[in-house]
Amino acid sequence: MLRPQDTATRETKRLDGIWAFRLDTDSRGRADSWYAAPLPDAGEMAVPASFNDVSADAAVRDYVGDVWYQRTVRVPRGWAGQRVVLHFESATHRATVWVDDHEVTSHEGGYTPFEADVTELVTPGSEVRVTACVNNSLSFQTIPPGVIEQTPAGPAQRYWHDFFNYAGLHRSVWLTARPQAHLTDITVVTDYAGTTGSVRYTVEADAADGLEVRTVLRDATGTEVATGSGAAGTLTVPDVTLWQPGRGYLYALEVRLVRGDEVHDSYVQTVGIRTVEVRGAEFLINGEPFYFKGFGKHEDIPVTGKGHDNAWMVHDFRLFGWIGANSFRTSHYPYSEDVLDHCDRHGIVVIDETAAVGLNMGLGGGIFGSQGYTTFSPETVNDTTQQVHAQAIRELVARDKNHPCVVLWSIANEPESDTQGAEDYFRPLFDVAREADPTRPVGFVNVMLAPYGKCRVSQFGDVLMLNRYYGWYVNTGDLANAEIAWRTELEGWASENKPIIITEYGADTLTGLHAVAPQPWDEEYQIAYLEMNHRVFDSIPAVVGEHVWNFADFQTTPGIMRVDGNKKGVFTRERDPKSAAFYLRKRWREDA
Ligand code: BDP
Repeated sequence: MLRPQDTATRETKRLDGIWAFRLDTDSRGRADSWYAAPLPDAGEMAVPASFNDVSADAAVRDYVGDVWYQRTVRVPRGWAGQRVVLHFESATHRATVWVDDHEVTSHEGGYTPFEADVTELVTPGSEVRVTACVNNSLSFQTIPPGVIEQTPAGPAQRYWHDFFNYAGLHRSVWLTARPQAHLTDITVVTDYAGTTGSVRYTVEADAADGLEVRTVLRDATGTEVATGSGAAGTLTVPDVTLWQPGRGYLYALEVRLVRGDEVHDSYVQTVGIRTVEVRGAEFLINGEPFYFKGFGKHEDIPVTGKGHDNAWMVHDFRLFGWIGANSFRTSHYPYSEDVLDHCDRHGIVVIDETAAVGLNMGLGGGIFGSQGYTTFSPETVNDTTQQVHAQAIRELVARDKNHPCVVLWSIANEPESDTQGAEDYFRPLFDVAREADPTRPVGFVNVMLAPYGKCRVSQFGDVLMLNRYYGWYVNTGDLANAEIAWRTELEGWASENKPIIITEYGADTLTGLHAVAPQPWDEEYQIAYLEMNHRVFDSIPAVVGEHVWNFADFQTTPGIMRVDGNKKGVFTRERDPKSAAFYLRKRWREDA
């Protein structure tokens, strides 16, 4: 699937703005055909946004079930003769969509795009009604998983990941026009030798009999550097400028479907020429050892929740520049495509993660403790879940494969990984990821409950990604013993001769809380905790990266260990720096 784009042959219309919106508390919407008329008793909702906090109503914030979105749109009159496509960048966690009275598509999974060709249902120049029924409930057969439990007060949604279950239309919705004969997919793989780069491409198209594929690669100044023809080929780039961390140089590959001089379709795919390789315990970008400095992040902002917002995005990455971070992980789900485009342009390195978080019944909301279920069993996380998870991996790779910023796939965060059930569940999923993308390393994020010597899943990964909270959840407040225990465990992992990225380490910190004798929750403790971790990392060469948990404070489910959310941010939720930000800036920036 190609992201909507305006080109010489394609046009787009964004459907962002105000939609009619309502909850479907009695699950009547489908039976009463709410899609077939103006949505009854509707309020208004902003798109893109999570609906939860926008409404200023606890019943909406905590609502579980179907919600309905609806708006009308006039199909541009110039689109006659084109294929008209309705494209959702995401609907969390699933949606069914109607155009007027016709159901056009359904999609499972809250963070990847889907679309429907609605040509036969629309008339250019006229209005149509677009209705989406979005559902946010989680079960053992969804990614991420959850369960709806029967409680004395009624059904209650439970889930085990440590972030609020924001839902809705989080990203742009588009109506687009493309030609009858059109490109459907483009894949690029890049390499270089000496000063010569190469771009291997494959192109897929629909209704393109008798048409030829032509490609033109242009550099950042728009100068043509290579041309090709055929649905697959390799372009050679003399005097290549590589895409590098911190220097996101991009070429533009224009792919055209032509007959003679007639251009039937055209699409522009950005290309960053770079290589990624794991060699022994090194992580190499363009043959050079790369050290990840940065954060685990969240898509999480006041009011808008997980809705994409360009101002907050640009600001977050300006703060990356300020603090000297070069990378982050899309913990714990695929982020907006605008984020990946931004990272391509700015040379920010990304570990790209699926929404497989919370597959661990030894853990709830980041905190150890049995959740009362067996993780892998026919009744809980089972074969069906595994298929949904496999599909989530395929959709992530299909969406993000051409982004040079993505250097590593993370197929899950902190699943149970010390049991036979875990081994059986994950082995095939690593194969799925490698089949979908043979060019990038694959890993998963290991939890402290499966320490060195106990984990049965890390054997499948190219890289070891570890989340550790020595000095926080264990050895709380005792950094001396935390340091000893942490170094001992890490030395064990280092003996496996794989690169180790510390994908999470962090301490909850209430901004403004200070002490001369550092204690958990104060700003001085956060710094002392980070310093301790850094002493450990710096003594172990196999450690090739440090991602502090978290970039910013974020919302979670309520809990006695959470005060208005998780406070492990180096910045507050409003992005004000805590003292640790100044400490990290000194560590990460050579000029600070
Ligand atoms: C880890 C999780 C992360 C949590 C974090 C924490 O990967 O999502 O927010 O711990 O407890 O378990 O802060």
